[in-house]
Amino acid sequence: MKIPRLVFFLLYAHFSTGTVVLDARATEGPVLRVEDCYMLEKVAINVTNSQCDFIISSTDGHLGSVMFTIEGDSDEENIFELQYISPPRTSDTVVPIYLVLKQNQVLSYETTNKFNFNVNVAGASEKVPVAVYVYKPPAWTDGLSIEQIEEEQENTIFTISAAPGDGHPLSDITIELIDSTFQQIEVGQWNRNTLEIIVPKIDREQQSSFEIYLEASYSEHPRASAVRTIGVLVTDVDDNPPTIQFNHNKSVEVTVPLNATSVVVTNVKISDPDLGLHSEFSVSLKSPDSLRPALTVSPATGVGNETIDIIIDPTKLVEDDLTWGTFALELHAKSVNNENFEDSVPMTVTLYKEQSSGSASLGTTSAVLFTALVQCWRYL
Ligand SMILES: [Ca+2]
Ligand SMILES: [Ca+2]
Repeated sequence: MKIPRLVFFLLYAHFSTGTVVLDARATEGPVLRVEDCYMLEKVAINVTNSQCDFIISSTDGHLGSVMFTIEGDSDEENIFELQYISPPRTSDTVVPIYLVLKQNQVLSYETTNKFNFNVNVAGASEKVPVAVYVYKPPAWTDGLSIEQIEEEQENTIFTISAAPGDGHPLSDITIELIDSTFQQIEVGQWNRNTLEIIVPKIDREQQSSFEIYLEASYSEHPRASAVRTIGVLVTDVDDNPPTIQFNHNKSVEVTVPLNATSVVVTNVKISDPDLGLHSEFSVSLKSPDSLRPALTVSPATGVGNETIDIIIDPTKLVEDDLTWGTFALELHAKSVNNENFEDSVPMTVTLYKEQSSGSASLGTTSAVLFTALVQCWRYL
């Protein structure tokens, strides 16, 4: 039943700067003012996230008791309803009211991208037509999910872009850097839906990969957003020499049978933290002529991390030249692919007879021993 519109005049006085202003307005029943509105697909929409905010007014107040019914051809009465954030007070004459989805309802752009229906406001003279457009969140348009950057570069810049999703009339997208597992990452220039990501100089040997978390949203509707994770791989450059490290922190003494052919007197660790070809190295031992044939390293080349044995073969000691005593050596590790990268450490080998009697007739008397004492000057 239609309620007849009540019309009467309200007079009130407004005091301002000493001037009395008289205003006269007609009271009228509830009036719903609406605009075309947009709803994000696949999201439960309630008064806290609805972007469809309308205005209901009545000079009579009592808005809390106004009834709304939705009438449409596509089951809209079971999809939509109007809700206040909180019940209006009896004296309220103008309050916002939100178009929301009923419980368990979500919209799909592919199913229906536009609704047209009427809202019938009890006490109002006319039905109010409403159009609801369904839209998708922003969509990422370019940039790979995995980026590669080279280590030791001053600043590497790549760009990430997003575009409005289907159905959305706005073109302004904001892309934000939410987080990154490489904290020094920076945001560069913002240029119309495209964001520059700046990666400062990074040492691959400290951090070989990281992730960047981004969010794209409509500038005016920040809740309609798309998130994205980008993995960044740091590619290697040959920026480290091989380094030699002894496995022990004092001199090593080994007793060697004179007829033995291969005795490990010590070993060292040689490591190059770069990748693949960038970590290949060769190892050599500089020693006096009398020791050179007898002292070798094995293996003589390595990749990455290797344990290198220093081996003595007494049968190759030159008998005539053999002098018991201390000999200075130098162990070298040289990068195979970068001649500027080399490490070396000084060492000494002291050879002395284990048995004070008897001769060290080399290579013939298995009972005769000697001792090799190896010292180096780089400890753990
Ligand atoms: Ca290297
Ligand atoms: Ca490197």
